[in-house]
Amino acid sequence: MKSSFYLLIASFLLFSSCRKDEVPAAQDESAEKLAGGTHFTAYDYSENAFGVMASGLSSQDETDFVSGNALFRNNWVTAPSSVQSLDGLGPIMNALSCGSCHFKDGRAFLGNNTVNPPGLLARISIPGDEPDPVYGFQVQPMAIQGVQPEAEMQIQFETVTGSYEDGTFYNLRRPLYTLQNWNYGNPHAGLMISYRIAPPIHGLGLLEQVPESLILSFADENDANGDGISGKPNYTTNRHTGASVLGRFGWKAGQPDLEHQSLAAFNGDIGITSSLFPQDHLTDYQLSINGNLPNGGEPELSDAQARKIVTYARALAVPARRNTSDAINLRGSHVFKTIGCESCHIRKLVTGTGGPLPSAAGQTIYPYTDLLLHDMGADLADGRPELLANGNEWRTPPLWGIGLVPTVNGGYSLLHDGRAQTLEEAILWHGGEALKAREMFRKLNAADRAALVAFLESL
Ligand code: HEC
Ligand code: HEC
Ligand SMILES: [Ca+2]
Ligand SMILES: [Ca+2]
Ligand SMILES: [Ca+2]
Repeated sequence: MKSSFYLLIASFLLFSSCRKDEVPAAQDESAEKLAGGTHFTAYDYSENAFGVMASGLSSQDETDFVSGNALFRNNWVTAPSSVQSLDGLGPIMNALSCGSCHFKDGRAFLGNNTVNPPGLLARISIPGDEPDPVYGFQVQPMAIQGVQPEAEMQIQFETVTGSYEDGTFYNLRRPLYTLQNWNYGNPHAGLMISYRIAPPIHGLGLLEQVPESLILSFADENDANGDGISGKPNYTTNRHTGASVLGRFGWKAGQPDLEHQSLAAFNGDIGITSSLFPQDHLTDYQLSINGNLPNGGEPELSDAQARKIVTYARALAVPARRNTSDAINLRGSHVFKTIGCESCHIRKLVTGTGGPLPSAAGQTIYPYTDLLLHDMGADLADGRPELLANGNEWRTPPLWGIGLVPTVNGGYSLLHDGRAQTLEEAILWHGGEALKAREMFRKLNAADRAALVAFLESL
């Protein structure tokens, strides 16, 4: 009796010492294959680092990936056109191709662009998570010939200064946006706007494959354990079944899987309909003004094309880590853990069995995300709810591959709106639930700050 009681205590201690934020360091710090096994691991560290196809695919999936790559890259054209497989653009849109926002399969780069910056889009709604009656759920700043685009987006930047505890000063760049030249009349007076930049898309087939139960095991919506971190799941609707399902993609986890995410992008961003999104992204008012425009088929994207683009989005590999055994990176990995970054950027996950890509199943992966929503404080808030996410909440983005962003993009545009030009800036904008970790970073000495950044650069 007594011994089983001690056994219970012992196993409780054992269990609690393996909490998510206490992943044994030695094991993970050496992880070079962030994507687990060899199938999703890429050794290309060039500007094509995010565009590598995973191995272990069926020959059908390989062929689909190659065609999907072309569908991702090619510009769509106005219907009717002799290129029937690529017509149906718009009539209003944000871009002509997926690849013009997801630069080289990665993220967009904001740079110093001030007017309609490529890769940045404005999601809009009015109170009640309803679409604007005239402009819908998204601003499309482009249109085909003869049709008015919706509006023009402009950014200005303001410098915010601060200092580390050791007295070193830093500058942060705060974006100030305006939407102007509304071509279909004024939007609703209560319009809420969320500016978002195209995130990278490598390794998403693995994140799609993380079991819901594992993600939910990190959730602590009411912060029952009192550590100041309250990961929260978002839920959305599966358009095939009508069922409510866990959201995992998009900056607020508003899309459940790569099919919904990719076909929603075709519909909203490029103006291409599919079986899943059969109507062009126009409000009734815009339809009444623009009349009967020719379309590129019903739907414009065939089911076979849809399958190809989704396979493409699923099968992009993850670059392997570099310089894993350098002392500075080992030090940085330790700092990452001790100052609380891992409360949200969870190092290690295991993908489930089954799923559309057998080589993505059963992998131990190191994406550095919990795929949950967190309140990130007022400075990052967009003030616009999306499904269950409130105006302060964002999904923890994965960090794998982040060190190769400057190679691919020529610089950093981090965070949901691309404002952060360095890794330090991205960390220094953290607030809300991440305030404690941010403050611990601010109080580090210069050597530990450099080690943390070096570690992130090795991912
Ligand atoms: C106008 C720029 C733009 C275009 C064009 C675009 N995207 Fe995106 N993409 C984004 C933005 C912005 C997000 C984040 C959306 C959100 O938070 O709601 C995103 C998110 C994604 C994601 C989810 C990434 C993640 O980690 O959650 C995938 C996958 C994706 N896009 C695929 C595509 C595909 C496929 C196409 C072409 C059909 C495409 N995108 C076209 C801007 C773009
Ligand atoms: C409370 C959860 C939480 C904690 C703790 C946290 N982060 Fe984050 N992190 C996020 C979320 C959510 C975002 C996205 C915020 C946004 O885009 O506005 C993010 C974004 C980032 C980004 C930018 C990623 C990108 O793709 O743009 C980096 C880099 C980053 N975090 C590193 C860190 C480091 C280093 C620490 C520890 C000092 C840390 N984070 C602590 C939740 C957290
Ligand atoms: Ca169309
Ligand atoms: Ca619109
Ligand atoms: Ca908690």
